[in-house]
Amino acid sequence: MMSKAVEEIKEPTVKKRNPRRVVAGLAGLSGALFLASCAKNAPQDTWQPKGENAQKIDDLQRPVFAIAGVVGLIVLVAVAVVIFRFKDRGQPIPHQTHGKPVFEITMTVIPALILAGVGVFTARTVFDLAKTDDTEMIINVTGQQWWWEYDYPVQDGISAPIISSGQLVIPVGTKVLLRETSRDVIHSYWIPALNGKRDAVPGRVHTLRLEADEPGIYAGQCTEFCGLSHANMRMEAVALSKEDFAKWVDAQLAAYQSPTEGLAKEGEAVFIAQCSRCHQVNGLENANGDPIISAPEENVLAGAAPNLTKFMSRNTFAGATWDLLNKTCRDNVWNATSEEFGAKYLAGVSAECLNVADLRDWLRNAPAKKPMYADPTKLADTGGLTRGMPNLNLTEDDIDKLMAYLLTLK
Ligand code: HEC
Ligand SMILES: [Cu+2]
Repeated sequence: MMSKAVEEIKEPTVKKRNPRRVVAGLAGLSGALFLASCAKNAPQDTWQPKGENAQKIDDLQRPVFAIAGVVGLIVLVAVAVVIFRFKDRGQPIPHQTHGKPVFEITMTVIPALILAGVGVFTARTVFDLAKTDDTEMIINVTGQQWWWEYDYPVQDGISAPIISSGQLVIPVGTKVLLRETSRDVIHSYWIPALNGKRDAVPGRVHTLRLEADEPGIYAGQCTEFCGLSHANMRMEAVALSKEDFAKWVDAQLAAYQSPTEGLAKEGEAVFIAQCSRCHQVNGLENANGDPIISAPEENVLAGAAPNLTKFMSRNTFAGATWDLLNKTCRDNVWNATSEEFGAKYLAGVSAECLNVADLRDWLRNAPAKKPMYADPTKLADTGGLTRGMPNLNLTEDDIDKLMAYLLTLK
């Protein structure tokens, strides 16, 4: 045994690598990383905090990143020196020694001190971010495959519950408490500009405090792998000035206006027949004047579907993955100054601004747009309940009517 091992040491069969190539590769990699970090229009940049909580995280991560960078550089240089200087050129094995107490203790104490220092500041920030006693508003956030539902319970300034999806609307300068949970698998809520991540776990409520300094839209995405369309589970936080937020609340609670005639009226009938078993539209009534109450729990695996009462007041759909606004109108809202933003957002989606193509595609065949099943023949495994929105095989005629009707929901 012993002699065999020694032989292996003496006759290494390691392939020789060209050191120039290794250096070039490393340089290329760090160059790419550097360029990526300079990207200007990166709405999910973790280095551009736009709220108090995100600022706290940033204040911590910058020094930690710098320290880790210096340590990483030292290690990298040391390894490079060892690789190139002491590489095997057939020289005899050097004299073996062990036990250098001063050196060993120093090399243990220095990292321990660095870690202890970082640890103290990290723990302080973690506890600070977890504080909930100073929050001024509560929003319940529920994740499901593959979209987020927001429900605003009755509280100061909100006289009746509001249910929405995709875009979280909050007032600026307000510490908002998100109470997160999930209806199926574990998801994770993350708006990088406003706060860190928090997992949404079935059967549990996790809290996350959020605050935005300036009006605007802040993009985020689910950051816990949650199945086939995980990549299509996005979200946006929309911050409005306090006055604009009050207007938004009023608009959300405004009574339902049933279309009186035309294509939209026909669309309402199609909606009642095809969609209302899953989607709630508050105020919608049947021919007898009775309220129509959706029953997503009998149709959808997660037990919920987006509330569409004020669908056109948001400007994205299906897990904030597609815009409800066409490119021109979208840019107009996204690039608005803080002063103009509120009015532009509150205008909602008009017929001229509607992103017709994507919404029609969705109604035509939702699972073709957003994958819901790895194997669509396995629907039976879910007891006939659909995961996400099914393909309803609608006619183009019905889609025309539905498009007209959906435009009235704001
Ligand atoms: C079997 C239940 C079911 C039926 C029936 C159904 N949907 Fe859906 N729908 C869903 C689910 C679940 C989602 C969320 C899917 C996602 O975002 O991944 C959804 C999403 C949507 C959205 C995006 C909403 C948002 O806020 O993101 C629209 C619009 C929509 N459906 C319209 C319709 C219309 C119109 C009909 C009738 C023609 C209909 N749906 C029928 C379950 C259903
Ligand atoms: Cu998710």
